[in-house]
Amino acid sequence: TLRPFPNDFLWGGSTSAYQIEGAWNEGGKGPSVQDTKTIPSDTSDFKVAADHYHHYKEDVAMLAEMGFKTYRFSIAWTRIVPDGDGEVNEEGIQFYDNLINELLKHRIEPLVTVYHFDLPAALEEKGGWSNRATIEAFVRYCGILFDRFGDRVKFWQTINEQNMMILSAGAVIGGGATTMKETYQQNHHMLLAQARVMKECHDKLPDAKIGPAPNISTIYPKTNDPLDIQAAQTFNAVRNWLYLDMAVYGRYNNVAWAFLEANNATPDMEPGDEETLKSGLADFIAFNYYSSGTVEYYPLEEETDSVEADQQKGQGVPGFFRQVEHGALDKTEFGWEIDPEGLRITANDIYSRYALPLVITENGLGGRDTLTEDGKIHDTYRINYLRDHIKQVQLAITDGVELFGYCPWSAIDLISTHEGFRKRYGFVYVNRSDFDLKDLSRLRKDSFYWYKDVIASNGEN
Ligand code: BGP
Repeated sequence: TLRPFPNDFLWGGSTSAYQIEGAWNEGGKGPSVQDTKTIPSDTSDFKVAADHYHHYKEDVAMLAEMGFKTYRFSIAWTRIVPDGDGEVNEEGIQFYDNLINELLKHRIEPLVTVYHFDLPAALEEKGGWSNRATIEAFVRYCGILFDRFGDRVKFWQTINEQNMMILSAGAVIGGGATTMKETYQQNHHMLLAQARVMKECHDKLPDAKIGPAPNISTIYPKTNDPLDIQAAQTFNAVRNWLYLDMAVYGRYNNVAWAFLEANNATPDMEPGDEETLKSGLADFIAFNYYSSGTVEYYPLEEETDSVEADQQKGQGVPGFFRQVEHGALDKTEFGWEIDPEGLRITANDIYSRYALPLVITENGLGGRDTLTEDGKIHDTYRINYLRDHIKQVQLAITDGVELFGYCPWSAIDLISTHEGFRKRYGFVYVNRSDFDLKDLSRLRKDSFYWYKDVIASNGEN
């Protein structure tokens, strides 16, 4: 029999500052790498996004109408410290003060990500995460957040999907690393920064909880050939356990470290780094799940000239692994495999290793969504995806996993990291397209009413 969802289960939804706020240069905000990076010519830039900066009251009211218990959002570093390490921008503080107060007015628990792909451009220009000074700037920025919002924010996440930033080698960090060694040197600095910030949070806010927010998916072997199984074990370590062993135990996972050694990519450490990594550890684990992954062994003799490209995309490393199609899973219209059972498998993999409370901070289906003549959006495909994944969440809870919240991506439509405004994830439709801002009005999709009922019935309906 299925165990019921806990009474205090945090049903919610998720967004990120750079994908939802717009007002990219308003309110004293400085440019981030998302404002300075080259945008594909066929997708929208992030200057207006969903214009949440001006619509936040209306948006929070819609989240409250669905019955949200929590809302996972990120604070833009460059609204708080426009150049990354200089003056504090009081207008930026004011915006998040207003947002947090609006959430609390509706009794919605803020679940705050301090850094979601939007490194200040000014820091990028000074070497970004290759520069150890960025660690200090990050610790200072987070200290300001704890000082100014710590009285109302109880749940903090450090870095959104650091593992995806590293595996895409700079695609979202901005400072595209050119070698695996440089990529994992940047990663080491981010891990040091995370540990320092978790320690700072524990020192300043003893009642708050803080943890990482990686994208975790259990990786399957393509066949039961031991070489494929070893390839999956290695990629699971490099993609997943490197980040969670660090956040929970403050050390590098041995299989991941061996992989870095074999590729001459172990980071240079300074005296004290190992102690620093152990100085701030996670109270909980937030993770994002969209689908499982599948790898096979990548024979050295098949090494192609695209090795650099393979490595840069985290898609494959000769002699170790390369990502392949699962072959039996359905896909979204944007080609992402759909694997609801993989969510239960992943939750159990995490919980059986680390035994910390878990919260799912992203899970969703990106679709083109059609606005009908009478202003409806029949996103049945999204309802089906979410219903199937919520079922697996309940199975994981029945397996004994301490899952305390579920925040689908995305609470309202916003700009996709890779596909502009045409790839929508929200329960709320935002009336604009990539190049036509229309009226930015908000409309309730079918999934809005469905999710409202899921929450009202605490997952029974
Ligand atoms: C995750 C990011 C989110 C969001 C999501 C969907 O990796 O944390 O910011 O972008 O992916 O991806 P996309 O927008 O490319 O469909």
